[in-house]
Amino acid sequence: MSTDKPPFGSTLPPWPEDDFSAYGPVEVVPLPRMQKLAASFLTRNWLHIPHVTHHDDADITALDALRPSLATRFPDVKITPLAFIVKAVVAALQKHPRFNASLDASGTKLTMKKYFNVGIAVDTPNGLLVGVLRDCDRKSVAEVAAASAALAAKAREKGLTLAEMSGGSMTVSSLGGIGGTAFTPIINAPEVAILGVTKAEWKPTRGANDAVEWRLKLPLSLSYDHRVINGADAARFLRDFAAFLAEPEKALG
Ligand code: CAO
Repeated sequence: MSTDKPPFGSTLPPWPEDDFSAYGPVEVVPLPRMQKLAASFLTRNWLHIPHVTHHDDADITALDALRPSLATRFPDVKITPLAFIVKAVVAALQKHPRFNASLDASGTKLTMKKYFNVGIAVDTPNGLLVGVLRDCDRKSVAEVAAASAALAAKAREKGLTLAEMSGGSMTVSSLGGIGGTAFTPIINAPEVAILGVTKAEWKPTRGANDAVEWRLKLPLSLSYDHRVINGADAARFLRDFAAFLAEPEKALG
């Protein structure tokens, strides 16, 4: 058998350049600098990490019932579900330390992190930025809410420094304020997992004596690096995450 051929899949055909003006009017627009930079990291991560996305949902009926009282209890800060989601990520990371790790470039050594820094994907006019909220295990829900609002505002107004985007344990990408039922987020290397969240919806469920009970369900999409995490680990991680989120009073301490 000949050995001079590259292995199947190791070479790609060239990008299909086309003269689109042959089909109708067009305009060519250069990508902004930040988007080009993000694109190069996203492409690297997508090509190098064997991604699997696990889907589940969390019952946030209790969290929704609690929200009106939060405005009275914490008048200085707007608390969206994101702050509880960050605290639930911390609780799940504490129970599943393999998600709070980074694989080295050789793919042979894991660094286990003992800190709990949660990245937040922020949609800005110049593109996507991920800022990192530090020491979320030592922050209250209200402190997480204030810090994430400040981070998102800074990302949108001035951008973030490299330091503000580094050192994450795991990232949360929330499209919940916009919509969607599920997606496949791309892992923010060198992290090994990213949690995508979409819009909570009221769903009918089977209650006692077959009665229909309406519950508010938050869709979850957890992408993980299959070199480090297995499907059963991901399923357990999201079950524990959902259990924590179902009891929001615990997060408030
Ligand atoms: N389900 C239903 N409603 C939700 C929700 C959810 N999962 N998450 C947030 N909401 C509601 C909020 O409660 C708020 O409602 P009110 O204004 O009525 O109180 C509204 O949606 C707007 O929330 P928000 O988006 O301003 O704030 P947030 O704290 O939820 O999110 C941030 C902050 C920075 C994460 C978000 O603004 C953002 O930029 N998201 C986009 C991230 C992104 O682009 N990810 C894709 C990257 S590709 O991997």
